[in-house]
Amino acid sequence: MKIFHIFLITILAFSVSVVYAEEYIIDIPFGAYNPELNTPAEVWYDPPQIFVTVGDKITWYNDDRESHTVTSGDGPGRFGWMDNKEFGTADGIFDSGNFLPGESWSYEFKESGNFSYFCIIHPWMEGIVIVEKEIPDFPHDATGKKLEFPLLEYTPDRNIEVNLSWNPPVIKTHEKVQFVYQFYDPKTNSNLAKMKYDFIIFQNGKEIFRDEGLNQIGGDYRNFVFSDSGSIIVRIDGIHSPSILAEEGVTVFGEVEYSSQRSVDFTAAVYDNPEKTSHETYHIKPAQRLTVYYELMIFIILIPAVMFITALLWQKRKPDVKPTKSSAV
Ligand SMILES: [Cu+2]
Repeated sequence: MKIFHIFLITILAFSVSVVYAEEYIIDIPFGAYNPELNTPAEVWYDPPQIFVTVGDKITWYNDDRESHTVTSGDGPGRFGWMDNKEFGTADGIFDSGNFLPGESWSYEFKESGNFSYFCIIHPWMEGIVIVEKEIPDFPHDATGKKLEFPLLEYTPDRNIEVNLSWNPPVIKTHEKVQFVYQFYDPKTNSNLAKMKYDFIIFQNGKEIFRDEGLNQIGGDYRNFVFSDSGSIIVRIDGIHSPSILAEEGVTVFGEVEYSSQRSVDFTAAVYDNPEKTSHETYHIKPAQRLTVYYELMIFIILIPAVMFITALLWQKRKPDVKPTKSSAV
């Protein structure tokens, strides 16, 4: 029994200490060939920005109708291409070469750094892979700069100071994060209560959370669980206090008009949680892999429709023939 226990503990300790490299999937959605950006995900590489750690592998899937490349270097961007017909500059770190619709290409990141990439055929397609040595144990902003809590920001009119911190300090997917914030009057350094505001989170350029708030003395908080990694912006927007603004005399028809300029932004990064996801591949936008090309839809609908109509006409014709035959007999 004792030996069995030691054996079990050893196995457990070993399995905990083994860290698997992760594999991530970036989808090239249907419509990526079009510079007008009409993909369902509204990006050309989905997600366009990804945080991984050294040793992780990324597989790009081509779910589009045309060939694409994943070429490291600086792409010209959508407007660089549309306005000036610029092509990007490859830096030679990695290059998939052309891969066809339905095909994929993988690359393992063995060094840390920021790797931007683009498509040689469609230079407006751009993405970036941010490779960290490991998930850091300190909070940092979207550019990687270390943060000290609480973070302080003033509204552009300098009338309100907002302080923000979050817990746990390193944000990972599938794990609850609590954002705690307070409002201060910078002139008196006193805590401001009963402030109205919108709490908004943007990730990879998209708004993913919005909630109205009214804070009490001591501040307020919001909980959020991220499902995707990538940089985020936490915006506390339209901060206003009916009482302060009433003193300033901006009451209009009994309603308090407030400045939507009273907004503060904080940035941060969200990491893929190695404990909450299997080391098998996970699809970030699985539904898109079911995209059916409309050419195929024409065949699926048109051919059976033509066959059905032909069959109908044939059936209709037949009874006309039979009575004449039987009357002749
Ligand atoms: Cu392309």
